[in-house]
Amino acid sequence: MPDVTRLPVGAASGRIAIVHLGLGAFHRAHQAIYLERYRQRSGDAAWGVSSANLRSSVGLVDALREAGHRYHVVEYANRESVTVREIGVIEEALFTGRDEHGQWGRDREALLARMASRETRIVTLTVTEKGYFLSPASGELLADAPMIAADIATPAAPRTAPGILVEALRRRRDSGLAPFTVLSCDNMPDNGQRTRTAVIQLAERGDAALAEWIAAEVAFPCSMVDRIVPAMTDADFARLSELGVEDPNAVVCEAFAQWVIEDDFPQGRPAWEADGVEMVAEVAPFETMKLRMLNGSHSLLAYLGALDGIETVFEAVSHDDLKVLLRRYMLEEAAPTLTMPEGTDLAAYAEQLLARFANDSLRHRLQQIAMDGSQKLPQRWLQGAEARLAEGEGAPCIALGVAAWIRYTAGADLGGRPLAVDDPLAGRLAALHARYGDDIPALVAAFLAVEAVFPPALAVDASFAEAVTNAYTTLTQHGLAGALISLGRA
Ligand code: NAI
Ligand code: CS2
Repeated sequence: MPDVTRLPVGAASGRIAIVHLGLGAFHRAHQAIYLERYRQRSGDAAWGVSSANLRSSVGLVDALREAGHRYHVVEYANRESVTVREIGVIEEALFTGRDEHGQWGRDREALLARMASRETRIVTLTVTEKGYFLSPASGELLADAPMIAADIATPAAPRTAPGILVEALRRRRDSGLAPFTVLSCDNMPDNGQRTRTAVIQLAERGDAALAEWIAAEVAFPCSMVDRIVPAMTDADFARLSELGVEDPNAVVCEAFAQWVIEDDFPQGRPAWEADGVEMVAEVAPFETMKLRMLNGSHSLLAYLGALDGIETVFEAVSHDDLKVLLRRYMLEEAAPTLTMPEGTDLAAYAEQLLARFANDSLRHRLQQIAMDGSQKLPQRWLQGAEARLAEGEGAPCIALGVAAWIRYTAGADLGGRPLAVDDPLAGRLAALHARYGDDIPALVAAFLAVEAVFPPALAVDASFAEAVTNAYTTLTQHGLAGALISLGRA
């Protein structure tokens, strides 16, 4: 039986000043933890959260309501050391997605009213990279996406995160209220500015004056967020039962957490620095370091491991040759592209990441990380590869990763077992396999030509295309072991 520390919930309830879009596992195990710590330490009950799920099942929202919006976060430092926290800072749960009858927006008006109320001062988001409806390569709004087109047509009944933000800000402007601060907590580079782009470019489609007001008045600070929070599995719930935690809304995560935020909150914020939040003038170096070193390594494990029939991060990083690959990728291809504050030890950071990945008390499925690759790879690998090539350097680890991602999108592993390709571009990528599947150079060229994912500089770089083609060929002919041996010679 592990050593269990139990931390009860703090104040019974408080006032709502934060609205969250994207009620999911990460929000419950990261932002909510910091706010619970703040509330318990300071006694200030003013920064409660109304949390909304815009898309996925209404089940979590209704289950949270039934539990009085309380749930548990179970932090595993390792198998022997566990902290069980009860969280009470979420005061309201709302659902605006499509219900089982195909109806959208059950609680949309409640959400918009909450966002338009004077008490709301911050809106945070974890809606996944695809929830912003931005081109992963260009960062521009995907105005032709059906959901965005619908929000342009009916702005008062929005379904997307950008649409909800625009409508709520319109209502605040029209009632003479100052706006709220918009804080993205998604894994995107420059996430605050990308959120700003989505909101302003959407507003411009219907109300230029509103777009100008947003551009002039609304703060969109960037933040770097970090905590490994795997999607719950039945095995996780069974494990929690053994700890006496019977909670359908519980989440499991590692002990490590980090939140680095640009300090730009005109309407105020919690004084959460004492609870571990790092307030800085500029987040970009921390964001880029984490996205390329942690998330870039995660995606290498996800595609290479899944192709070899491996299921979890822990199992993948237990393969010495994959651990060697990660070290090489982090130190030879990611670290040289980073500009960090004086004294930052990237080699030590790399070892810390490998230790976190090796946490055998988490079942972090590679399939979850492999999801939405078209939305993730630009910031995790491709921008770094572009920087390396611009310096006249190679990026063989990234080329192998791209080859593995291309092969993954075929929908089967190297043994022919089916793989779930959960990606906004899944249909388009499957069509490329159907058309070019046996002609590897043509298949790779077709993937590199997908402008929504690959920057033009990579698409036209013959050496990169050749490296990806060779890696793809070796993967399919000699498997993961062969590809890693071949890489070792590169
Ligand atoms: P989750 O699956 O538990 O929750 C995802 C949330 O996003 C749900 O509320 C879902 O309804 C919403 N969503 C999905 N597609 C959407 C769309 N098109 N429009 C609006 N909402 C949409 O996933 P989780 O673990 O909460 O992760 C969410 C995001 O948090 C990630 O994509 C990432 O950006 C960030 N994050 C996650 C970490 C983790 O380890 N889970 C760690 C660091 C960041
Ligand atoms: C993971 C991230 O699912 C994924 O893509 O790489 O959610 C990862 O767990 C977090 O960024 C860690 O902070």
